[in-house]
Amino acid sequence: MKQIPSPSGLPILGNTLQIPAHSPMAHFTELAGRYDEGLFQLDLLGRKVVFVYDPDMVAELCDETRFRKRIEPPLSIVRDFSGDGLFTAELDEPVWGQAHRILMPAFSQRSMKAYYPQMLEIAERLTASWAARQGEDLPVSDDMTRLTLDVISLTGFGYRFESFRSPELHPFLKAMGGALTEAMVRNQQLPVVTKLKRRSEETYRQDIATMRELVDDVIRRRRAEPSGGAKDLLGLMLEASDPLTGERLPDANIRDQVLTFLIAGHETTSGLLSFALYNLLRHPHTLAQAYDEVDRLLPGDEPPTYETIMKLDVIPRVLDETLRTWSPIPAFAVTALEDTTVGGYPFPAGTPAVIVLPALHRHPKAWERPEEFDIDRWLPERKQEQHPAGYKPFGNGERACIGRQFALTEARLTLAMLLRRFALSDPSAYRMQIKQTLTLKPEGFTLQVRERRPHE
Ligand code: MNH
Repeated sequence: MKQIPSPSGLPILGNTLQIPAHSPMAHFTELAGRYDEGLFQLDLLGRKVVFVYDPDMVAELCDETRFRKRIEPPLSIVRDFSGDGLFTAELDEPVWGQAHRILMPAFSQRSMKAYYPQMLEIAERLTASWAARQGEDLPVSDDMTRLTLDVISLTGFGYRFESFRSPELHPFLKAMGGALTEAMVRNQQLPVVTKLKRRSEETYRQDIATMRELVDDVIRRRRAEPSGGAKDLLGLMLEASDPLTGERLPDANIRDQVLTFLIAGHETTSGLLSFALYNLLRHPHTLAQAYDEVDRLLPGDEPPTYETIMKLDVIPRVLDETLRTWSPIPAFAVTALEDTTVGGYPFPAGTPAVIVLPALHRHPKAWERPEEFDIDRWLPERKQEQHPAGYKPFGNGERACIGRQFALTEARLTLAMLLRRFALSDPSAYRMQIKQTLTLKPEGFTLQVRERRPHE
């Protein structure tokens, strides 16, 4: 049988020490460029992990009768704080199915429409904040984080961070960034080193405690002031029962879910919006098309309706192409259920396989001129020709992202509001510098705005 290519490593430690602690994804992507076979294997402290980016092989990995998501490192580390919330629960834990069934209605098209006025309110905070800072260097990732954090907390839990009122980011975010980074670092750190780093352990525990305090405050406020059957995430979790088992979610699980949604519900969408603005500034022709679109569909100063946002065409294609070129979650993993082969390579039962999105999303088998930012790939007629497994920014199958429509609705609205009002420019000619805290964001990216037309 064929042998999976693999860089040589040390005895016992394997390839562990070759992985840079703060940019593991850049390293995996670079290795992907070195192995044309479409996959490679690393030995991480005796665990053999296969990294896959050939789209035909990814198609096999997406067959849920043969491969499933299992909570392996780094997700098993993230579990330190997200517990058995949806993201980090095992599929066969009963609480995953219960929470999934209880929360699905909160992600229907109807729910998106119900959240829309609140999304709009926060998007207006962002545009007001930028209007007051014309000609200044605006910290893009920070402001996108303010927006997405305020949107998920308001729509999901009726909780207001009021992030645009403060020049400092909320302490929750520092704690979250610290905990996510620590989970990423621990993923390729010898357990004995983790034990020796007492300061890191202390900071990690403190960060987790900070996040939990906020979660408890969110839940306490709702309990003190019941919303009368509010159908937001928290309302459903506190009041609804699982249609299948009739059971309610245990309190401890509700805490885990609130923290999971506070993180998963904003961190990635913030990255998406930041990368989208970057891509627009780098592609003036596309930016011009986007201006045209908002001028056509959103004339005047009236707040856009949900229906109008759903009619956008250029902006959603900018988002699709941004998720191809810079996927905020750069990888997800599945595990072989039984001994099998993928592309003729052996995959013994229990083998974890990491799907490397930056390499998959640029694989020549799936994409023509993969390095080119081209939103016309997403025109309906060309979309049909796409490789069925060449694009997986939201994961796969039953464990795919529950918040996809939420993120895309919020991102469409935000870009439309920004482009309608502001001319964007990038006088500092930012050069992409990725920061990984498990997820990816452009670090230090700033832009400037001025109003496109006189505004009251
Ligand atoms: Mn989201 C799972 C990407 C926005 C809540 N999300 C996933 C997975 C990917 C992903 C990839 C699968 C991970 C895995 O297989 O281990 N998510 C994204 C991206 C965006 C995003 C790229 C924005 C852009 N996610 C959101 C938003 C929410 C959300 C917004 C909530 C409002 N995501 C989740 C949850 C899961 C998930 C919850 C876990 C679902 C499950 O396993 O049941």
